[in-house]
Amino acid sequence: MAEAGVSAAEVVAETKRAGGGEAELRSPGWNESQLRSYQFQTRQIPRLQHSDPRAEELIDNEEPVVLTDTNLVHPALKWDLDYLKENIGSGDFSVYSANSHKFLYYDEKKMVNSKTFKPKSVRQEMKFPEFVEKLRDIEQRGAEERLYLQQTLNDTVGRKIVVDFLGFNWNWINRQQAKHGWGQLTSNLLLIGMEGNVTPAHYDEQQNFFAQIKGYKRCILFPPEQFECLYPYPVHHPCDRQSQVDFENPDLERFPNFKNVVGYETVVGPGDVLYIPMYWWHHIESLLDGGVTITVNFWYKGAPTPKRIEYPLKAHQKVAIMRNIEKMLGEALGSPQEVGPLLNTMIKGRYD
Ligand SMILES: O=C(O)CCC(=O)C(=O)O
Repeated sequence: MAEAGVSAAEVVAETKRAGGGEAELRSPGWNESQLRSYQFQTRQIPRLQHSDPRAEELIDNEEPVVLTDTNLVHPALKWDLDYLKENIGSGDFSVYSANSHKFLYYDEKKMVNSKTFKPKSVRQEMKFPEFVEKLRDIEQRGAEERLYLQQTLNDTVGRKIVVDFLGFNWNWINRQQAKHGWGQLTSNLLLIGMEGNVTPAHYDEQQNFFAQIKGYKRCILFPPEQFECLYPYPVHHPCDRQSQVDFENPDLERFPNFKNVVGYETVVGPGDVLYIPMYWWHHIESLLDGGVTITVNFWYKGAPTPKRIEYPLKAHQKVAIMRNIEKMLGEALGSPQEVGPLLNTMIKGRYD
Protein backbone atom coordinates (compact mmCIF):
# COMPACT_ATOMS: atom_id res chain seq x y z
CA MET A 1 0.00 0.00 0.00
CA ALA A 2 2.87 2.33 0.79
CA GLU A 3 4.21 3.73 -2.43
CA ALA A 4 7.74 4.03 -1.16
CA GLY A 5 9.57 3.11 2.00
CA VAL A 6 8.39 0.95 4.81
CA SER A 7 4.95 -0.73 5.02
CA ALA A 8 3.10 -1.90 8.12
CA ALA A 9 3.53 -5.56 7.12
CA GLU A 10 7.29 -5.10 6.70
CA VAL A 11 7.65 -3.48 10.12
CA VAL A 12 5.78 -6.36 11.77
CA ALA A 13 7.83 -8.98 9.91
CA GLU A 14 11.04 -7.16 10.85
CA THR A 15 10.03 -7.03 14.53
CA LYS A 16 9.33 -10.76 14.51
CA ARG A 17 12.65 -11.52 12.75
CA ALA A 18 14.48 -9.47 15.38
CA GLY A 19 12.98 -11.76 18.03
CA GLY A 20 10.72 -8.97 19.35
CA GLY A 21 7.73 -11.26 19.09
CA GLU A 22 4.60 -10.67 21.08
CA ALA A 23 6.09 -8.20 23.56
CA GLU A 24 6.73 -5.56 20.88
CA LEU A 25 3.65 -6.42 18.86
CA ARG A 26 1.06 -6.17 21.62
CA SER A 27 0.48 -4.29 24.81
CA PRO A 28 0.30 -6.31 28.05
CA GLY A 29 -2.77 -6.34 30.31
CA TRP A 30 -5.29 -8.35 28.29
CA ASN A 31 -5.68 -11.80 26.73
CA GLU A 32 -7.20 -13.40 23.62
CA SER A 33 -10.34 -14.55 25.47
CA GLN A 34 -11.37 -10.88 25.74
CA LEU A 35 -11.62 -10.51 21.96
CA ARG A 36 -14.77 -11.15 19.96
CA SER A 37 -14.32 -13.60 17.11
CA TYR A 38 -14.75 -12.89 13.43
CA GLN A 39 -14.22 -14.95 10.30
CA PHE A 40 -11.85 -12.67 8.40
CA GLN A 41 -8.06 -12.51 8.53
CA THR A 42 -6.06 -9.74 10.11
CA ARG A 43 -2.45 -8.63 10.40
CA GLN A 44 -0.94 -6.73 13.29
CA ILE A 45 -0.55 -2.95 13.22
CA PRO A 46 3.04 -2.12 14.23
CA ARG A 47 3.69 -0.71 17.72
CA LEU A 48 6.60 1.73 17.63
CA GLN A 49 8.23 4.46 19.69
CA HIS A 50 7.46 7.92 18.38
CA SER A 51 11.12 8.63 17.64
CA ASP A 52 11.40 5.55 15.39
CA PRO A 53 11.85 6.84 11.82
CA ARG A 54 9.58 4.03 10.60
CA ALA A 55 6.69 5.51 12.60
CA GLU A 56 7.15 8.82 10.80
CA GLU A 57 7.27 7.03 7.45
CA LEU A 58 4.04 5.11 8.15
CA ILE A 59 2.19 8.32 9.08
CA ASP A 60 3.57 10.01 5.96
CA ASN A 61 2.27 7.11 3.84
CA GLU A 62 -1.11 7.30 5.63
CA GLU A 63 -0.76 3.85 7.15
CA PRO A 64 -1.81 3.04 10.73
CA VAL A 65 0.70 2.72 13.55
CA VAL A 66 0.49 2.55 17.35
CA LEU A 67 2.82 4.98 19.11
CA THR A 68 3.68 3.78 22.58
CA ASP A 69 5.49 6.72 24.17
CA THR A 70 4.10 10.04 22.94
CA ASN A 71 2.87 11.16 26.38
CA LEU A 72 0.10 12.79 24.35
CA VAL A 73 -2.54 12.52 27.08
CA HIS A 74 -0.25 11.82 30.03
CA PRO A 75 -2.13 14.05 32.54
CA ALA A 76 -5.38 12.22 31.67
CA LEU A 77 -4.04 8.78 32.58
CA LYS A 78 -5.38 9.36 36.10
CA TRP A 79 -8.92 9.90 34.79
CA ASP A 80 -11.61 7.53 36.04
CA LEU A 81 -15.35 7.93 36.59
CA ASP A 82 -14.96 9.42 40.09
CA TYR A 83 -12.30 11.96 39.02
CA LEU A 84 -14.36 13.00 36.00
CA LYS A 85 -17.57 13.21 38.04
CA GLU A 86 -15.78 15.56 40.42
CA ASN A 87 -14.08 17.72 37.81
CA ILE A 88 -15.62 17.56 34.36
CA GLY A 89 -18.11 20.34 35.00
CA SER A 90 -21.84 20.78 34.66
CA GLY A 91 -22.23 20.65 30.89
CA ASP A 92 -24.46 18.24 28.99
CA PHE A 93 -23.09 14.94 27.70
CA SER A 94 -24.41 12.87 24.79
CA VAL A 95 -24.98 9.35 26.04
CA TYR A 96 -26.17 6.60 23.70
CA SER A 97 -28.06 3.67 25.17
CA ALA A 98 -28.77 0.36 23.44
CA ASN A 99 -29.90 -3.15 24.18
CA SER A 100 -27.15 -4.53 21.96
CA HIS A 101 -23.36 -4.21 22.24
CA LYS A 102 -23.27 -2.60 18.78
CA PHE A 103 -23.48 1.19 18.62
CA LEU A 104 -23.94 1.88 14.92
CA TYR A 105 -23.45 5.62 14.36
CA TYR A 106 -26.25 7.51 12.59
CA ASP A 107 -26.57 11.12 11.52
CA GLU A 108 -29.76 12.47 13.06
CA LYS A 109 -29.98 15.21 10.41
CA LYS A 110 -30.28 12.54 7.70
CA MET A 111 -33.14 10.70 9.41
CA VAL A 112 -35.63 12.58 7.17
CA ASN A 113 -34.14 10.75 4.16
CA SER A 114 -35.14 7.30 5.36
CA LYS A 115 -38.65 6.46 6.51
CA THR A 116 -37.76 2.88 7.38
CA PHE A 117 -34.57 3.45 9.41
CA LYS A 118 -35.02 2.73 13.13
CA PRO A 119 -31.88 3.44 15.16
CA LYS A 120 -30.91 0.70 17.62
CA SER A 121 -29.30 3.15 20.00
CA VAL A 122 -30.86 6.30 21.40
CA ARG A 123 -29.09 9.52 22.32
CA GLN A 124 -29.90 11.25 25.60
CA GLU A 125 -28.36 14.44 26.98
CA MET A 126 -27.44 14.26 30.64
CA LYS A 127 -25.08 15.64 33.27
CA PHE A 128 -22.02 13.56 34.04
CA PRO A 129 -23.12 12.39 37.52
CA GLU A 130 -26.36 11.07 36.03
CA PHE A 131 -24.36 9.05 33.49
CA VAL A 132 -22.20 7.53 36.24
CA GLU A 133 -25.27 6.70 38.31
CA LYS A 134 -27.03 5.03 35.36
CA LEU A 135 -23.92 3.05 34.44
CA ARG A 136 -23.40 1.78 37.99
CA ASP A 137 -27.08 0.90 38.28
CA ILE A 138 -26.93 -1.15 35.04
CA GLU A 139 -23.76 -2.92 36.24
CA GLN A 140 -25.30 -3.68 39.62
CA ARG A 141 -28.51 -5.07 38.13
CA GLY A 142 -26.57 -7.01 35.48
CA ALA A 143 -29.04 -5.51 33.00
CA GLU A 144 -28.79 -5.92 29.21
CA GLU A 145 -28.79 -2.18 28.59
CA ARG A 146 -25.52 -0.59 27.58
CA LEU A 147 -24.32 3.00 27.56
CA TYR A 148 -21.73 4.81 25.48
CA LEU A 149 -20.85 8.43 26.27
CA GLN A 150 -19.57 10.28 23.20
CA GLN A 151 -19.08 13.98 23.77
CA THR A 152 -16.81 16.58 22.18
CA LEU A 153 -14.78 18.31 24.88
CA ASN A 154 -15.88 21.93 25.17
CA ASP A 155 -15.51 25.00 27.36
CA THR A 156 -17.90 23.72 30.03
CA VAL A 157 -15.22 21.44 31.51
CA GLY A 158 -13.96 22.23 35.02
CA ARG A 159 -10.64 23.83 35.95
CA LYS A 160 -8.75 20.59 36.69
CA ILE A 161 -9.73 19.13 33.32
CA VAL A 162 -8.54 22.34 31.63
CA VAL A 163 -5.20 21.98 33.45
CA ASP A 164 -4.95 18.31 32.34
CA PHE A 165 -5.85 19.31 28.77
CA LEU A 166 -3.21 22.07 28.69
CA GLY A 167 -0.68 19.46 29.86
CA PHE A 168 -1.28 17.25 26.80
CA ASN A 169 1.79 16.90 24.58
CA TRP A 170 0.75 19.68 22.18
CA ASN A 171 4.38 20.10 21.19
CA TRP A 172 4.46 16.66 19.64
CA ILE A 173 1.01 16.70 18.07
CA ASN A 174 1.36 20.25 16.66
CA ARG A 175 4.61 19.16 15.01
CA GLN A 176 2.81 16.14 13.50
CA GLN A 177 0.05 18.39 12.18
CA ALA A 178 2.59 20.74 10.55
CA LYS A 179 4.83 17.97 9.21
CA HIS A 180 1.99 16.22 7.41
CA GLY A 181 0.36 19.44 6.22
CA TRP A 182 -2.91 18.69 8.00
CA GLY A 183 -5.56 21.34 8.51
CA GLN A 184 -6.95 22.46 11.85
CA LEU A 185 -7.76 20.32 14.88
CA THR A 186 -11.55 20.13 14.57
CA SER A 187 -12.44 18.38 17.83
CA ASN A 188 -11.52 16.09 20.68
CA LEU A 189 -14.18 13.45 21.22
CA LEU A 190 -14.33 11.94 24.71
CA LEU A 191 -15.55 8.33 24.59
CA ILE A 192 -16.52 6.44 27.75
CA GLY A 193 -17.75 2.94 27.05
CA MET A 194 -18.84 -0.18 28.88
CA GLU A 195 -16.83 -3.37 28.48
CA GLY A 196 -17.78 -5.22 25.29
CA ASN A 197 -19.22 -2.15 23.52
CA VAL A 198 -18.61 -2.17 19.77
CA THR A 199 -18.45 0.70 17.31
CA PRO A 200 -19.07 -1.04 13.97
CA ALA A 201 -16.82 -0.43 10.96
CA HIS A 202 -16.99 3.02 9.39
CA TYR A 203 -14.60 5.59 7.99
CA ASP A 204 -14.16 9.28 8.75
CA GLU A 205 -13.11 12.09 6.46
CA GLN A 206 -10.53 13.33 8.97
CA GLN A 207 -7.11 12.29 10.26
CA ASN A 208 -7.28 10.83 13.77
CA PHE A 209 -4.85 10.37 16.63
CA PHE A 210 -6.81 8.03 18.90
CA ALA A 211 -5.44 8.28 22.46
CA GLN A 212 -6.34 5.49 24.87
CA ILE A 213 -6.63 6.54 28.51
CA LYS A 214 -8.28 3.73 30.47
CA GLY A 215 -8.97 0.08 29.69
CA TYR A 216 -8.22 -1.69 26.41
CA LYS A 217 -9.76 -1.37 22.97
CA ARG A 218 -9.32 -3.63 19.99
CA CYS A 219 -9.14 -1.63 16.78
CA ILE A 220 -9.53 -3.38 13.42
CA LEU A 221 -8.72 -1.16 10.45
CA PHE A 222 -9.19 -1.66 6.70
CA PRO A 223 -7.57 0.48 4.00
CA PRO A 224 -9.71 2.58 1.61
CA GLU A 225 -8.76 0.10 -1.15
CA GLN A 226 -11.17 -2.37 0.50
CA PHE A 227 -14.20 -0.09 -0.07
CA GLU A 228 -15.74 -2.73 -2.36
CA CYS A 229 -15.59 -5.34 0.43
CA LEU A 230 -17.31 -3.23 3.08
CA TYR A 231 -20.48 -1.94 1.40
CA PRO A 232 -21.16 1.45 2.97
CA TYR A 233 -24.72 2.69 3.28
CA PRO A 234 -25.70 5.26 0.63
CA VAL A 235 -24.47 8.82 1.13
CA HIS A 236 -27.96 10.14 2.02
CA HIS A 237 -28.71 7.37 4.51
CA PRO A 238 -28.34 8.25 8.23
CA CYS A 239 -25.62 5.56 8.40
CA ASP A 240 -23.56 7.12 5.60
CA ARG A 241 -19.88 6.03 5.93
CA GLN A 242 -20.83 2.97 8.01
CA SER A 243 -20.50 -0.58 6.69
CA GLN A 244 -23.76 -2.46 6.11
CA VAL A 245 -22.03 -5.74 6.90
CA ASP A 246 -22.71 -7.31 10.29
CA PHE A 247 -19.24 -8.65 11.15
CA GLU A 248 -20.70 -11.26 13.51
CA ASN A 249 -23.09 -12.64 10.93
CA PRO A 250 -22.10 -11.44 7.47
CA ASP A 251 -24.69 -11.91 4.73
CA LEU A 252 -22.39 -13.11 1.96
CA GLU A 253 -25.22 -13.25 -0.58
CA ARG A 254 -25.82 -9.52 -0.26
CA PHE A 255 -22.20 -8.64 0.42
CA PRO A 256 -20.12 -11.26 -1.45
CA ASN A 257 -16.86 -9.26 -1.51
CA PHE A 258 -16.76 -9.24 2.29
CA LYS A 259 -15.15 -12.67 2.10
CA ASN A 260 -12.05 -10.96 0.64
CA VAL A 261 -11.64 -8.46 3.42
CA VAL A 262 -8.32 -8.42 5.35
CA GLY A 263 -7.93 -6.21 8.41
CA TYR A 264 -5.06 -4.64 10.32
CA GLU A 265 -5.56 -4.93 14.04
CA THR A 266 -4.18 -3.91 17.39
CA VAL A 267 -5.23 -3.60 21.02
CA VAL A 268 -4.51 -0.20 22.51
CA GLY A 269 -4.09 0.35 26.25
CA PRO A 270 -3.49 3.37 28.51
CA GLY A 271 -0.92 5.74 26.99
CA ASP A 272 -1.04 4.23 23.49
CA VAL A 273 -1.90 6.47 20.53
CA LEU A 274 -3.24 4.86 17.36
CA TYR A 275 -2.97 6.81 14.13
CA ILE A 276 -6.17 6.15 12.15
CA PRO A 277 -5.57 7.59 8.69
CA MET A 278 -8.37 9.49 6.96
CA TYR A 279 -10.71 7.23 4.96
CA TRP A 280 -9.47 4.07 6.72
CA TRP A 281 -12.33 1.95 7.96
CA HIS A 282 -12.25 1.19 11.67
CA HIS A 283 -14.16 -1.20 13.90
CA ILE A 284 -13.53 -0.61 17.60
CA GLU A 285 -14.42 -2.82 20.55
CA SER A 286 -13.92 -2.31 24.27
CA LEU A 287 -12.52 -5.65 25.43
CA LEU A 288 -14.88 -8.16 27.06
CA ASP A 289 -14.60 -8.28 30.87
CA GLY A 290 -12.19 -5.37 30.76
CA GLY A 291 -14.17 -2.72 32.63
CA VAL A 292 -14.94 0.81 31.51
CA THR A 293 -12.85 2.31 28.68
CA ILE A 294 -11.90 5.96 28.25
CA THR A 295 -10.51 7.43 25.02
CA VAL A 296 -9.92 10.94 23.68
CA ASN A 297 -9.42 11.36 19.98
CA PHE A 298 -7.84 14.21 18.03
CA TRP A 299 -9.53 14.82 14.69
CA TYR A 300 -7.70 16.92 12.09
CA LYS A 301 -8.75 18.11 8.67
CA GLY A 302 -6.66 16.34 6.02
CA ALA A 303 -4.03 18.10 3.91
CA PRO A 304 -5.59 20.20 1.12
CA THR A 305 -6.08 18.20 -2.09
CA PRO A 306 -3.73 19.17 -4.92
CA LYS A 307 -5.20 21.62 -7.46
CA ARG A 308 -4.13 19.42 -10.36
CA ILE A 309 -5.51 15.88 -10.32
CA GLU A 310 -2.78 13.28 -10.67
CA TYR A 311 -3.47 9.82 -12.07
CA PRO A 312 -3.73 7.04 -11.12
CA LEU A 313 -6.17 8.21 -8.45
CA LYS A 314 -5.64 6.91 -4.91
CA ALA A 315 -8.44 4.75 -3.44
CA HIS A 316 -9.66 7.52 -1.12
CA GLN A 317 -9.83 9.97 -4.03
CA LYS A 318 -12.08 7.52 -5.91
CA VAL A 319 -14.26 7.23 -2.80
CA ALA A 320 -14.53 11.03 -2.60
CA ILE A 321 -15.55 11.21 -6.28
CA MET A 322 -18.20 8.48 -5.85
CA ARG A 323 -19.61 10.26 -2.81
CA ASN A 324 -19.87 13.51 -4.80
CA ILE A 325 -21.70 11.74 -7.62
CA GLU A 326 -24.16 10.27 -5.12
CA LYS A 327 -24.70 13.67 -3.50
CA MET A 328 -25.22 15.48 -6.83
CA LEU A 329 -27.61 12.82 -8.09
CA GLY A 330 -29.66 13.13 -4.90
CA GLU A 331 -29.87 16.88 -5.33
CA ALA A 332 -30.71 16.61 -9.03
CA LEU A 333 -33.49 14.11 -8.39
CA GLY A 334 -34.73 16.10 -5.40
CA SER A 335 -35.29 12.84 -3.56
CA PRO A 336 -32.34 10.98 -2.11
CA GLN A 337 -34.38 7.78 -1.77
CA GLU A 338 -34.37 7.42 -5.57
CA VAL A 339 -30.59 7.58 -5.85
CA GLY A 340 -30.08 4.13 -4.38
CA PRO A 341 -32.18 2.13 -6.86
CA LEU A 342 -30.70 4.11 -9.74
CA LEU A 343 -27.11 3.52 -8.68
CA ASN A 344 -27.93 -0.03 -7.78
CA THR A 345 -28.29 -0.86 -11.44
CA MET A 346 -24.71 0.35 -11.83
CA ILE A 347 -23.10 -1.02 -8.66
CA LYS A 348 -24.90 -4.21 -7.77
CA GLY A 349 -25.50 -4.93 -4.12
CA ARG A 350 -24.56 -1.73 -2.34
CA TYR A 351 -28.04 -0.29 -2.24
CA ASP A 352 -30.27 -3.34 -1.78
O1 LIG B 1 -13.81 4.29 20.14
C1 LIG B 1 -14.85 4.10 19.52
O2 LIG B 1 -15.71 3.31 19.92
C2 LIG B 1 -15.09 4.80 18.21
C3 LIG B 1 -14.12 5.91 17.93
C4 LIG B 1 -14.09 6.32 16.51
O3 LIG B 1 -14.77 5.80 15.66
C5 LIG B 1 -13.17 7.39 16.11
O4 LIG B 1 -12.40 7.91 16.94
O5 LIG B 1 -13.19 7.75 14.91
